[in-house]
Amino acid sequence: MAEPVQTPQASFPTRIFSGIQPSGGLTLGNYLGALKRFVEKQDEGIETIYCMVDMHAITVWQDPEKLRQQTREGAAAFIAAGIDPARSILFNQSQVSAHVELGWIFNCIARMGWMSRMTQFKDKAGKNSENVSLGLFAYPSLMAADILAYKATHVPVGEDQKQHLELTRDIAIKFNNDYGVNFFPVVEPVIEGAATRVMSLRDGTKKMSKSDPSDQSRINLTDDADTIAKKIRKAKTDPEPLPDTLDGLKDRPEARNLVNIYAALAGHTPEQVIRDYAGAQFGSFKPALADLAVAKLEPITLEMNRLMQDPGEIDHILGQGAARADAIARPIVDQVYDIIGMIRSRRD
Ligand code: AQP
Repeated sequence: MAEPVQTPQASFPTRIFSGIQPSGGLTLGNYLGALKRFVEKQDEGIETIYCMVDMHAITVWQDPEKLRQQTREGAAAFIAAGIDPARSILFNQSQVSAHVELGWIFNCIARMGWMSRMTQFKDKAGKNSENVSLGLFAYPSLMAADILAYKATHVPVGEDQKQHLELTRDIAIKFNNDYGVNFFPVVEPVIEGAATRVMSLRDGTKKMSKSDPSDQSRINLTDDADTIAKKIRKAKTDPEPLPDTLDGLKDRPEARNLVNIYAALAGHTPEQVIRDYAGAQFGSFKPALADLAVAKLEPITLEMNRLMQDPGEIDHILGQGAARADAIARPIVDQVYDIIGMIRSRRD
């Protein structure tokens, strides 16, 4: 095996990659933890590549027609939230085969011990780990491939993806060391903002998730104003009023969650929200939060609905994005084949 090499990060230009699974309708958690941040990065003028990761979605069985619908709906959400397909590359993963090709190579780089420590796999597999798909176990090495097929340097994600990004870093370092190259960047997670982990509305210790069996646990980007207001009104809280410092929310996960959501939607810090609502009962805070959520989400929902009237146009945008993504990823993956010693003699 070749000598370890140091990867000088300065040699990799800044490039952002991130993705969302079309494994259900997108939630407020996906919006605040990911989508909203994707738009901010695009608007900072950084090169941004965003993906509906449909190959990840099938690690859990998906109804084919629903999967197509959810992929289009996700893409519509990206555009409605402010992703401009001319400025960002927007596509679905399965249209760019470089992802799965590099994913297999990374399956041969990642170690079983590393993969076995992934808490998301443990959470999702639960007591059923003998019966879940092999793909669910290998999910994080495909995620590393998604990112490194573009030599992306920065990945905006919610807090729950931090461990997968650490694994991506380990895979990049091991690949570089094993082959004595300085080929892959060691990515930086970008986990910022007041709502890096939006929690379930029914249980403040559990992440808000699109695949949670309870629809009451989450706000969907397709929910109308009434539904949003009702879900917030019914959100689990405690009988105490809001405290006057953030410290006072330490053992109150549901209250803390609503404060974080308010802060992220308003573009404030949680400290500012606590200053404004110190001593308020949930009877007044919840309606204020509901009004804010509706004001921020309704325009996105309406635009999503409009875009969904023309699924052919969404497919066209995804196809164009895939061609642009492929033009970046193909030469990178071809170089990987050379590095690892695969003969590449086919000429079509
Ligand atoms: N609750 C959340 N708070 C903040 N960020 C979140 N993200 C997801 N849930 C929250 C972020 O959204 C991006 C896309 O996530 P994903 O769809 O690829 O997978 P996930 O993290 O597993 O999301 P879900 O909703 O929980 O999906 P299912 O239920 O299918 O597993 C990521 O950046 C994630 O951090």
